[in-house]
Amino acid sequence: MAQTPWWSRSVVYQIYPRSFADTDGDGFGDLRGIIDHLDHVADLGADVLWLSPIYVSPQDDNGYDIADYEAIDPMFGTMDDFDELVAAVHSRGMKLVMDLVVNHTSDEHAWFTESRQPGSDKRDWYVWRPAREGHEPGTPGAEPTNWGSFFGGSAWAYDEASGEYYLHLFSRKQPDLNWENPAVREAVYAMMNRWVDRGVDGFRMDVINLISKTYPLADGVLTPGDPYSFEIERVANGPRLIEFLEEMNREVGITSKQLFTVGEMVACGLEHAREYTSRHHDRLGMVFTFEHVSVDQSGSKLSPKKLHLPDLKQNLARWQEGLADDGWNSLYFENHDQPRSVSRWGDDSPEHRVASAKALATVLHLHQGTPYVYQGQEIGMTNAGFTRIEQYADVEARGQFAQATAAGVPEEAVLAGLSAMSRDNARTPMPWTPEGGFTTGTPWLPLNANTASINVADDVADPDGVAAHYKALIALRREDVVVRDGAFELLLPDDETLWAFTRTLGDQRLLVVANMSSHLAGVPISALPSLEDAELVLSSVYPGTDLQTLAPWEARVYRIR
Ligand code: ISL
Repeated sequence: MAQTPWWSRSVVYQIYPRSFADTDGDGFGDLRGIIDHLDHVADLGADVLWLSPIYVSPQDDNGYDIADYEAIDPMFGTMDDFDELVAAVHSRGMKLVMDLVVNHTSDEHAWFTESRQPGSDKRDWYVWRPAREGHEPGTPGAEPTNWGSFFGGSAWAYDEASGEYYLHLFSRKQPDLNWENPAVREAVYAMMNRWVDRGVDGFRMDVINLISKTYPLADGVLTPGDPYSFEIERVANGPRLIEFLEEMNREVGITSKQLFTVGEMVACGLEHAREYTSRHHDRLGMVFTFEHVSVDQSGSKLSPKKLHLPDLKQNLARWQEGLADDGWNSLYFENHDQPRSVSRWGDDSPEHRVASAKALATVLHLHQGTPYVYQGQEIGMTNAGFTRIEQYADVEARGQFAQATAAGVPEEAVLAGLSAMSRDNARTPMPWTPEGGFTTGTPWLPLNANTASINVADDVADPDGVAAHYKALIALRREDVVVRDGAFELLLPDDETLWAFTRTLGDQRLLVVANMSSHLAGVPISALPSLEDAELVLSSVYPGTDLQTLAPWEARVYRIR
């Protein structure tokens, strides 16, 4: 692999197509809407566009349940629209990355329809198992193992016609493919190659470390109170994962064609990440870990706890150091599965929203790696503010609500958890104008109630807006080799308010200091490198002169000697 692959210099912008821009008035975003707004992305300076799935799908999990990998879902447009999008992206000097969801398909995929027939050639393309010994098939407790699914309920669905169960780690409409079967792998690589031939520049690989499971599949330990076991090690990072990743790399020409790859990986620690993204092997470009987005959770996603800043910055620092000499980091705070970072770790009150969005952007973009901007993050969008279960569209939110309330957790507690952490927080449509500007019809999910004050038009028109700050950060990364390649050192690791670090390359050095709180913060200057002859490169609030005190959410980047 080349020493500095092109994507190590990139900034990625993620589009969640159904919530981006609707041009036909059906309330769902579409490909033409993306084409119409490409300049917004180009203006920010991002050079890679990642699209969440746009393939034919029953939309049980908003397209992460794919019924045909080779066709565009009519709700998003046509293959001609897609070809036009590829051309429009490339003509702006940008690259297009597609979502690749191959741990599972939809239960409406032709492969699964065939697999349902016992004795069919494709029976073994999915993970079928008989009922637990001594149990009547289809009765409670007869599931082949005691595993729970990510979305609540058992990970097994009973198929009456064949008298067996199929595995679905996500919804029952997302049966897991059996990657042990070479025919499955061949079919996936052939499909990927067809997209590459069509012009796509790479893939974001959905839960890709779940494709190799540990066999035989066996019961996990049950935690008291939980009806199902959730021992992720049984299904993640399995013994054949590296073999499969290398085979895919070879068969699709990922390294030789310099394709962009990022593997989304639940339960992926630093050691795994080093192995999967090592520059000495042809596997993946980078991974999305979940470690840093779990630091504010106590056990389950529905029981968030207040962020203890050292946990977050120390986690990122550990990955910076861990992947400094081999592998590569992805840098993300948001995506379509995470709440809005300004509501989660910033302060989304009118007084502090803009400054805190900028502070979060500054610290993230000054780390080493490839930064990701999720649609709406660049204008400091906030959480959805839902208070009733009926407001949620997400299969995960509904499933978790059903499971938790059935287990006796009070509804208010579940709703509080969802309102902080649910995925729908980041899925409300893009507010393009104070009036909305997303659709002429009824949006599939309501726009945020604060659209009149938080929208693209107003923010980008404001030289002090959030987008202007993202633009400056992205430009700094383009111009400054230290941002891209400098060694990282975390300062004041235990400070609960300040986030401070240096980036050093030869005799060039940057110092980043941010006040991650809504109050004034004193800075222990003597614990930081000297600011003599320092030049202020970028600041998020106002160009303050000394560094004794930082305003709420003030972030500064200095070039120091
Ligand atoms: O964050 C999560 C843990 O509860 C889940 O929301 C999420 O499903 C998991 O992180 C894996 O995500 C990916 O695969 C899912 C899909 O629903 C997500 O949107 C996708 O990003 C299944 O394809």
